[in-house]
Amino acid sequence: MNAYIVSVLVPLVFTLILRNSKKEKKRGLPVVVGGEPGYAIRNLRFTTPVTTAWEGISTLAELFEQACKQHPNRPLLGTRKLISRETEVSPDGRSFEKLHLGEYGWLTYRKTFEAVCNFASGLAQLGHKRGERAAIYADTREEWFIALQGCFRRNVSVVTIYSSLGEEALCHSLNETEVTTVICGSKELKKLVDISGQLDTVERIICMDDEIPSNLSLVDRSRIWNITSMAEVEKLGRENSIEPDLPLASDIAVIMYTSGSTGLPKGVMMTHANVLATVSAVMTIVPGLGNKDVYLAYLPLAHILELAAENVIAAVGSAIGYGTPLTLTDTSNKIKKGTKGDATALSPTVMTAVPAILDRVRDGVRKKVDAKGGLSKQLFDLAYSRRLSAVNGSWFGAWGLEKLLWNFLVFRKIRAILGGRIRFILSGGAPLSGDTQRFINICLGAPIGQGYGLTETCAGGTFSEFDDTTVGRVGAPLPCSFVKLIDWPEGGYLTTDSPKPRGEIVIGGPNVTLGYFKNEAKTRDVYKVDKRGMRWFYTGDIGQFHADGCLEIIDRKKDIVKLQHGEYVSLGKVESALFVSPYVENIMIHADPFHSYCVALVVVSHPALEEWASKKGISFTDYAELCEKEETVKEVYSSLVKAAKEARLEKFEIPAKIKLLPDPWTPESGLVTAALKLKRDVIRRAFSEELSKLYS
Ligand SMILES: *[C@@H]1O[C@H](CO)[C@@H](O)[C@H](O)[C@H]1NC(C)=O
Ligand SMILES: *[C@@H]1O[C@H](CO)[C@@H](O)[C@H](O)[C@H]1NC(C)=O
Ligand SMILES: *[C@@H]1O[C@H](CO)[C@@H](O)[C@H](O)[C@H]1NC(C)=O
Ligand SMILES: *[C@@H]1O[C@H](CO)[C@@H](O)[C@H](O)[C@H]1NC(C)=O
Ligand SMILES: *[C@@H]1O[C@H](CO)[C@@H](O)[C@H](O)[C@H]1NC(C)=O
Ligand SMILES: CC(=O)N[C@H]1CO[C@H](CO)[C@@H](O)[C@@H]1O
Repeated sequence: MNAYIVSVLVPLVFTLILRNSKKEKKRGLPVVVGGEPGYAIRNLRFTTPVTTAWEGISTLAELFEQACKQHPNRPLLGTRKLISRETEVSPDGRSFEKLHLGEYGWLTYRKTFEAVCNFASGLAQLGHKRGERAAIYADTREEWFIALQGCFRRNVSVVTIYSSLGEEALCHSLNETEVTTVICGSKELKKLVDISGQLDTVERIICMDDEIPSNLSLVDRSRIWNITSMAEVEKLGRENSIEPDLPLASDIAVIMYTSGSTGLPKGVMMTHANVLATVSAVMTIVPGLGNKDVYLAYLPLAHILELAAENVIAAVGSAIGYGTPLTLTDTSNKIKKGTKGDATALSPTVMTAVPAILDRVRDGVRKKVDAKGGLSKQLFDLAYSRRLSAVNGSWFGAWGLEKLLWNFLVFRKIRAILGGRIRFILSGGAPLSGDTQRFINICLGAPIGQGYGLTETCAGGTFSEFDDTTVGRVGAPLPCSFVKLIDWPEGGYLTTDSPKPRGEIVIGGPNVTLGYFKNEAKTRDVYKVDKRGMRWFYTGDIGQFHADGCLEIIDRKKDIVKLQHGEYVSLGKVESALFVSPYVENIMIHADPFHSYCVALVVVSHPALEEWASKKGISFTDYAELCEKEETVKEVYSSLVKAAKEARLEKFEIPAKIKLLPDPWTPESGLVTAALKLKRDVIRRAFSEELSKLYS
């Protein structure tokens, strides 16, 4: 076991040498913000918030044009060719669509710029007038980016809508913004046709797919929409090219409809300056981002994280390859057996991810390792624990010989899942669990930069820098943000708390958006302008600052509920503690002031439950039946109690009764947001009967 000696002794010696020189690096500093209350922190390296990282550039349209001039011959947008669509039938008779996809085909910066200019001219030729808004309603794809940039060149504000948004919300967003042109895919076109009677302002549709289903354009004769394919629009623009109508920094670039967790979605108005501030800040944070990088794009572009990321990538000469969550890896659901997933076809160097996807990667790897068992599992466990203590201890261990060894023996194969070249992962949308962060750090060998921000702050907020190896924190303020905490006495969080100041998180700076579209009351509630004219957004999240200036999210105002006898239950905290139980696929805690105890709705994990049932010799025909059995409930409940005890939850925080649910909560069902956050109100309504039974 020579390798073992090398791997243990060498780093040990160096760790001892380096231990003394290791000290906590400062990343943020307290700052006085004009006599306003609260405890504010700024980024260590920038005294005033950054507005642009590029000299003389003040809008996204200018930024993109500059990049196209600097890198005309480099590839920018890549899409895989569809070779065939096939149907596979599983042993139990269900059929699945599988895709056979080819290599990436690329558009250079020059070609993309031509397409963008042509689209912009074509849009005007179609009759889209100045001051009218356009909506993009589609999955993430090459045409989305071209349409976005095309609209920017005509100073057209773009309304973005998640393709998974429900009918009512879709109607609301298009109507509220009085959109005249909708740019969509053929899949979304079908949904639009269904509600065409309610879309009073829409005059024309641009379909990203060349083949427009022939019966669609004829459908609603009372509203004769002009349905044009994107290719035709570009052709029209090529033949009748007109001068651009460029926006100013203060013009609205995007009105982003967020799939909020309550009520109808709200449109957040973002100026070019807002988005540019975030894009500039991200630039300063991803190490060495440049024209050698390849970015895998698959998250919804209607999410500010993805929108900002793609604009950064397209500003520095890197390439963007498009994929989808269902075709990401060789073993993804929609990939034909034996063919390549998006990541292996592209070999990206940079990716963005939401925690739910990283959790899935982690579980997938763990499952595979466990299934193999024997020597390879032992080797993996050894490698993992060695790397874990190295990452935790000193940076020498992280970069030393030992790392090469383990990479070669163990992690190389895991890295191949994502193409083998990943050097940076940007995670956002929700807090990432420390366990997953470590796992991905180690197995992929890539640092994860974790961001915290909201659509309302244009994703600006905080960002954990790539060399920060701690977990569970979201980093120091972005160069474009001030972040402060203010007292929330009702919840028991004060900025004078020791050892760490705690309170509601408030974000200020050039990244803070203008507010909600046509919703001044709501805007006034959560946006405030201080005496010096700086805008601040009240997030409703509760955080604490560490001594090095990094923020940790510890709670959410709305999710803290007072029980009948006055104890406060933090729903999010309890949920994340109970998530640890293997039987939990998803969970929602319910508490209210009318009862003295809380209850839980538990979406069960099918594999874990099946394993338990087969061990116990319990037979069942479907999961719904299994969830009803008393012994199942007992088993899951005791597992929850165990998790609760491990997390040292108070007695009143442990749900007194639970209901098991067999069906997963998905964005399509409307029970969770696209970022997979619980929509508590919707879930409460959907399961009101179950909940009231739990209290009877
Ligand atoms: C861009 O469009 C907005 C909204 O129609 C308008 O108020 C603004 O003046 C336009 N900007 C320029 C530079 O024309
Ligand atoms: C559309 O919006 C207008 C005002 O902008 C409102 O009067 C009308 O009721 C809305 N229609 C629908 C179907 O929501
Ligand atoms: C269009 O035709 C397809 C099949 O040819 C059919 O499934 C679909 O329902 C039709 N759509 C409408 C709106 O009639
Ligand atoms: C549809 O577009 C054509 C030109 O492409 C135009 O002549 C026609 O008037 C448009 N129809 C409507 C209803 O806007
Ligand atoms: C990592 O280090 C911290 C303190 O530096 C320690 O509390 C923790 O137990 C360590 N974790 C592992 C897995 O070594
Ligand atoms: C639109 C906006 O929020 N503008 C503010 C950006 O931040 C600067 C200070 O850094 C303020 O002066 C602006 O009013």
